[in-house]
Order: sequence, then structure tokens, then C-alpha cells
Amino acid sequence: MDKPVFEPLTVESLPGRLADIAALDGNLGPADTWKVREVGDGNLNLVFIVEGDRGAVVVKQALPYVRLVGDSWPLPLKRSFFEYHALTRQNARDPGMVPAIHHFDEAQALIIMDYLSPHVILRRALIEGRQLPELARHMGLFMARTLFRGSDLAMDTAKRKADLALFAGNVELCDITESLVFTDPYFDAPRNRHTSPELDRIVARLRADRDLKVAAQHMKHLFCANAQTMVHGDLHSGSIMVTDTETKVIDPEFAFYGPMALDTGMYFSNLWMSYFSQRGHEADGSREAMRQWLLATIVEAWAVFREEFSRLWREERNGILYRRELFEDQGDWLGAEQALDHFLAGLWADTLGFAGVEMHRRILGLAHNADFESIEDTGLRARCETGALELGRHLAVNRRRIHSIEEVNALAERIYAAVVAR
Ligand code: SR1
Ligand code: MG
Repeated sequence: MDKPVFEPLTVESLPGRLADIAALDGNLGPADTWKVREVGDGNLNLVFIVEGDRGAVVVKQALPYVRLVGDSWPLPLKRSFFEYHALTRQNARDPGMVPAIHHFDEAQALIIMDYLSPHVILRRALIEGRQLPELARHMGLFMARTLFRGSDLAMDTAKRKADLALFAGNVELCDITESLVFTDPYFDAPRNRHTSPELDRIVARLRADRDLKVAAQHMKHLFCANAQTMVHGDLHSGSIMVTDTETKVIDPEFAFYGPMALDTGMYFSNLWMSYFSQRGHEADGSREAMRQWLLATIVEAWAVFREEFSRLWREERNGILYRRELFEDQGDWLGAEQALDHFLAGLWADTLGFAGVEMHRRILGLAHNADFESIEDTGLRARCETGALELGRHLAVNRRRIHSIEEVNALAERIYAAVVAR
């Protein structure tokens, strides 16, 4: 039989095309009651909300090109396959932290999943100045559990290698990150843009900064060669949905076997960028309390991450690495603790390196953050962005000389006072 031909859905065609999917009848009710909206505002895909008599679902469909740019930049549909497999694994590793999947159609590159309501995108909540009491705990646990349980600290050799091979096919999405995050920001690449002319001088300085370019290439090498675990691969604040009590991680289409610190670095980087951007959202009053909350939530998330990762190390370290025969079984539990300390020290330095380059690419590269972009006064926006660029440079270059998250936060506050608040 011929392979079904891919056809992008439209608001009009969706009920007819998906009416026969049994899972939808149960979740939504009959197709003639469905109301369909297209709400995709990301860079890559179509996203529909479908509401029926009995409930609602989200239908996410990949397009054969980058939506942000258009059909001049083709992108394979198979990213939907990797997203489906990543969601399945993340749900097994930290149950309830990703949306439940109701249906997957590989040929049509579509995933039907829970409609999360009243959740909003974390980035939007942060721009509005909302403090989220459970965020740090949920994200600290999610990162520790998914990164540990997908790695050779937890998996046996056959499963680990099968997964490594499966995700090795996500070539084009890795290629996007390799270019957009680690290379383009550091030269005058055609797809780049920045707030101009306000940032022109600092951009020229950063692009001439040899230490920074070497640091960015070091991080790129880790991205390409350090296949430590199945990472989310794009864990910014647009990939997280929140209420005051719930956190859900979405959109793992960039998943692959890469360095653990890519996820932790990208996550913290987006919170530090939010910290610098708050100054641009003070029309309704000071955001000082929000800034302090952001710094505190970063401290808490890192503490939760370390604690949970350490617990898993002690209780679930049944994979290929640091075998118990070498340590606990010989009574050498302290040796296992020594190895854990070394592991976490490396992860910490790499986290800062990835955090630094993520700040640069969101201000100098193709794909920017609404946190800064929605600040209309370009002079003010440029000051907020300068704060993040300076912190990003310091973190990337000095990542092995910074010893605590409190040290980074203190530095962020000093940079804020010197370049953003003035
Ligand atoms: C061309 S894709 C640009 C960015 O959008 C995605 O969300 C990733 O962050 C990617 O780098
Ligand atoms: Mg995304």
C-alpha cells in the first residue's frame, strides 16, 4: 500500500480529517460539535485547539519547513516522531510532567495531546510578573529525573544504545542548534538581528572577543560529542506551561542524546534573561519583588536538582557507569560520593557555559525572546539586553571559576545596577 501523503491541516479540514480517531470521540464528543482554533505562535509548527461537547485537545502538526522563516528553509516532518518518543520517555521518567498523548500519526506528523487549561506559557507569566510558588520544585525534579534516568547512570547498555541510535536521527534539529546557538551569534551571520543601533558597539565587542568565541566552541563541542542522556534540547521558558500549582513541560522536538547541562543551562538562562527584562515591564509599578523572586527560584531549583540527582545517584545508579561492585558493594560508599561530587562539579560548570551562549543567541541571533522583544522603548530594551549579554559573556568564559549559584545571582545584581537600572 502507498504511504499516505502528508497534508497540513487547516481549521476547516481538521474535523473531517480527524473525525474517525476513536480517542477523540471519547475526549471531545462527536466531530460536528468541534470548534477549532489555530494558536501556534512558535517558530516551527501548526498548533490547533479543538473543543467539543466533552472536552478539548491540542493537535500539533509539524510543517515541512521552518514556520518562522517560510518554505525557503525546509525541515523534515520526522521531528514529530522524535517529539512523540521524547514525550513518552519523559512521562515514564517523571510521570505527569508532560501532556498525556491521545494519538500519534507519523505520516501526518501530528500528535494529539491534552489541552492544558488554565495553564499559560511560563514566558508569558514571567512577562506579566507572576510568581509561581511550585515552579522551582517541579523543574528541579523534572530536570534531575529525566536527565539521570535517560543516562548511562541508570540505563543498561542495550537500552541505552538503542535509544542513542533512535535519537541520532534528529539530525536537522541538532543542526539548527549547532548553527543558531553556537556559531551565528558570534559573527555577522545573514539570519542574525539585534536592537540597532543601540547594541552595535557591544555586539562588535563580543564578536571580536577571542576568549568568548573559544568558550562558545567548547560548548558546541560538548553539544555535538557528549551524548550523556536524552535531553529535552530546547528547555526555555516557552517550552513550559504553568498554573500556580502545576508545571508541564512541552515541545521536546529537539530531543537527542546530548549533555545534561544543555537543559539545566538553557532553563536557568531564560530565568536570568527574565530577571534583566523585568525593568522593561514596569509600567504598572516596580518589579523589584519579581526580580528577587526570580533569583530565589533559581537558587531553589538548583538545590532541588542537586538533591534529587544525588538521591537518584545513591538509590537508582544501576546503569553502565560507576557500578556498585566498585563502590558500595565493597563498603566504599564514600568513593561513590566522591564520584558524585566530581560529576556535579562538571555539570555545574557546563550549565553556566550553556546558559551564557543561550543568552547571546536570544539577543544576537535569529530567534529572540518575547521578554525583551515586547519592550517597545528600544533604548530601555537595549539596556536590559546589555545586562544579559554581559552576564552571558562572564558565565561562558569564567564557567570553571564560579562556584555557586548565589555568586551568579550577586553578579547579575551588580550588572543590573550598573547597566540596566541607571
Ligand atoms: C528555526 S527554529 C529557531 C528556534 O526555535 C526553537 O524553539 C528553537 O529554540 C530554535 O533554536
Ligand atoms: Mg518549541
